[in-house]
Amino acid sequence: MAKKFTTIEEMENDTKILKVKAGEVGIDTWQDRAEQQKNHCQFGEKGICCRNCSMGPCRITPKSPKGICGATAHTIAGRNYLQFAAGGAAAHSDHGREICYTLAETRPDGIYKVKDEAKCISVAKEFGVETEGRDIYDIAHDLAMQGLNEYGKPFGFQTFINRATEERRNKWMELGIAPRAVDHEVTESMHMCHMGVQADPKSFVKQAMRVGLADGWGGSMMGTEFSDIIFGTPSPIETEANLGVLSQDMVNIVVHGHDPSVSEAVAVIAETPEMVAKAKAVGAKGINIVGLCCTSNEVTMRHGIPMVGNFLQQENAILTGAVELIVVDVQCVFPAIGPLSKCFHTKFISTSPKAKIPDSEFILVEPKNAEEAATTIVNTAIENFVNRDASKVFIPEHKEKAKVGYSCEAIIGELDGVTNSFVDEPGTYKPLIECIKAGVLRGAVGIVGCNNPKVRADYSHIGIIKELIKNDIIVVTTGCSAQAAAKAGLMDPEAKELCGDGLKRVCDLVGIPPVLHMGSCVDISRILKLTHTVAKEWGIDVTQLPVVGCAPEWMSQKAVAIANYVVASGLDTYLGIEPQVKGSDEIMHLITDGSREMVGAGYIIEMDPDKLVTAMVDGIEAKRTALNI
Ligand code: XCC
Ligand code: SF4
Repeated sequence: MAKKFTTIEEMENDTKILKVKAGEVGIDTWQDRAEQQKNHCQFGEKGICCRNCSMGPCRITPKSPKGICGATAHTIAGRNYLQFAAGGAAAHSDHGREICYTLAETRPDGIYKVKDEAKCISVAKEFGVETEGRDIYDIAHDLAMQGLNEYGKPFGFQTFINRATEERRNKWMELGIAPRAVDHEVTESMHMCHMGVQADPKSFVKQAMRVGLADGWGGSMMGTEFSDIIFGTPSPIETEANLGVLSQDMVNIVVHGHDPSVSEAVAVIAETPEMVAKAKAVGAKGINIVGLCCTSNEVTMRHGIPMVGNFLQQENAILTGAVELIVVDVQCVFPAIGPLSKCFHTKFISTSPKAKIPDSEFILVEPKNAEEAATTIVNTAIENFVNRDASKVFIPEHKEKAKVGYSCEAIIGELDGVTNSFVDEPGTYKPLIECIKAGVLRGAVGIVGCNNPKVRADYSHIGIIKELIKNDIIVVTTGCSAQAAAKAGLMDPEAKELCGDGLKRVCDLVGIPPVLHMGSCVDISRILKLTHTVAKEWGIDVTQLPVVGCAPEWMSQKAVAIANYVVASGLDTYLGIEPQVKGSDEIMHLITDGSREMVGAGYIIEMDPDKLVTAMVDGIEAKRTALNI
């Protein structure tokens, strides 16, 4: 019998039921707040409000075309755009920095170990760390120091740009956008945006790319690679997704945020026989860890921990009334979780001094005390199980199977398994390249990013992915997009039934789903590595690949940092939400056709998901035609 996939309408119906519950307990949710905020300030929307000094705020109108200092709409919009990108790069990269500190604290008998020794050695070599005959922990600790140095080194560029194609590196040097130290790029961006400094629109757009590149090939890439070293490089593993992964009779703990140092520690402690016994002693069948947002992606990729949902589902998870405890680290955590958790028995724990949230209990988690802190957190959840009020519990039944864990290493591993069917070059992407050349696969799209109440939640992600796979375009995905796909069953190998004949054949032969989960948002660095390696093995420029990026429902500053590095890395990026620069035709030009002139790629912006996916398919076919394939 053919598989029945969870539909977007079924998911929306679950949300509707939970929304009614929110009304019953007297709490607002994002739907209410979005309604209250819906007449957004037009100056903000268009990017032409400046409050960078106290002579203002200044707003651009036909009657007042310049700020008090004389800044035009183009300067103001460019400045706001760069600040947005710098904020995103700072967040991702600071997460990467925390991972460096975790790496520095790895110990053979500690909660944080060196799990992937081979990767530790190969990355150490890239950073010039001596590896011959040395203890793996000495290597790891030196590598951590080298990583931290990438944030503040006075000279030179990000070490990982050596992984990019020569053509890209030359292009970045020529344009003056090769990324230097991460903190240097963030600070310089903020300096440029200060009152009375940079005023040239093109320079803002170029610096946005530069700070983005420092994120993608710097902070984020270190976040990914060092996390793999500590927690293991992901390999294919089965899991489940959507609210139905919450358990009626187990202690439910939700991990939310981004830094896997916290979620990994909680997961490890919760698995200990001692904790499981404690949970049974209070009448639960065990402990059920589930995840929200990117930290969920981290632990699902490595342990198969189920994904309870993505960004706009965070309140839904609590509204089930079945969550004993939610523990968060940094980023994408609604402050709304505070008052919401108070309406239920749910304990809300924040763990980072960077993200203390009203109505949460703060328990500091850092590498040195992680084991102890995680023990306290898991104990708190277990003790809270008896306080669950059965009359307030509603767990929607929908959930889908998903096969996740497709790091670059895992993808190559899967391709190696079938090399004889295509081309016998193990350890490479050659079979994939041959499939694309032959037209069995038309190309690939990386779909990433958030949800945004400006569009129907998950609708664009799911609709676009379905259309792409129908057109024999393989999809790689990260972040909240990955969770949207998983909730819709698109990461179940059975989803091959929704594909065109070519992609279906590839899925059958290789044994993969048509949508590959590559991790969290910092793991978009995996997509950079993948595309640049493919370009090298193919012998063409990245800009020529029939591969594009897409963020159909993005909302965060991090997404703009990502979009900047994806474009500067040579891949056209399709956006389903407009960047807030519409008040300046010059900036709008610079991030679309203008950046195509500079770096050979740019944004395509289209709010209608049907038109967006059509544009993507056409874009991929045009790249094929140009390659004569
Ligand atoms: Fe946040 Fe990373 Fe966006 Fe999801 S996709 S809403 S940034 S959790 Ni990164
Ligand atoms: Fe106004 Fe210029 Fe100050 Fe901005 S920097 S608030 S445009 S005076």
